[in-house]
Amino acid sequence: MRVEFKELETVSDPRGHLVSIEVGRSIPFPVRRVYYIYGNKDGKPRGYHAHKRVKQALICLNGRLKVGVDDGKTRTVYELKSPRELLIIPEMIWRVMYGFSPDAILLVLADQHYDEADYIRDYETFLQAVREKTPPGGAPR
Ligand code: T46
Repeated sequence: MRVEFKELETVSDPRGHLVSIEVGRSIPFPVRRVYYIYGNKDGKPRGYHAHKRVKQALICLNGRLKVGVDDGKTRTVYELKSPRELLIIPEMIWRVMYGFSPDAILLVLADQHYDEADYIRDYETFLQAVREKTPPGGAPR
């Protein structure tokens, strides 16, 4: 599974918009945990970690923010600025969320319950773990 940024199907009519997220269709993993982040008034960055196993899907329900993702080789920045956008982050991706607008609400759907032992919060440890999974001259298995 790779980082994936996609537009969610939206049903619009004069009453507004409806976005439906279906496990197995829009999200390629079961959802066991839902949390949301809001009230980032001073734009302080969050994240700075990777997950050993947890996969997540991020949706900015209101406002906007940026998400930098890093697989140990390549860094990419996505701007989440619409509740129609979905960012899927698989395991072993370093992420940083920043540039929060004061009204940003970030919804996160995760495939596992919260477990601090799943976090890699040190970047050098993350790079080392990526190297251990990468065969010489090849992509991570
Ligand atoms: C991620 C990004 C997108 C809990 O008690 N339960 C939870 O489900 C979560 C996610 C966190 N916590 C506690 C752990 C910390 O004491 O809440 C506190 C703040 O967590 P953290 O500093 O990890 O938050 P962020 O915004 O840096 O990262 C979060 C998620 O932790 C992480 O999995 O990918 O959002």
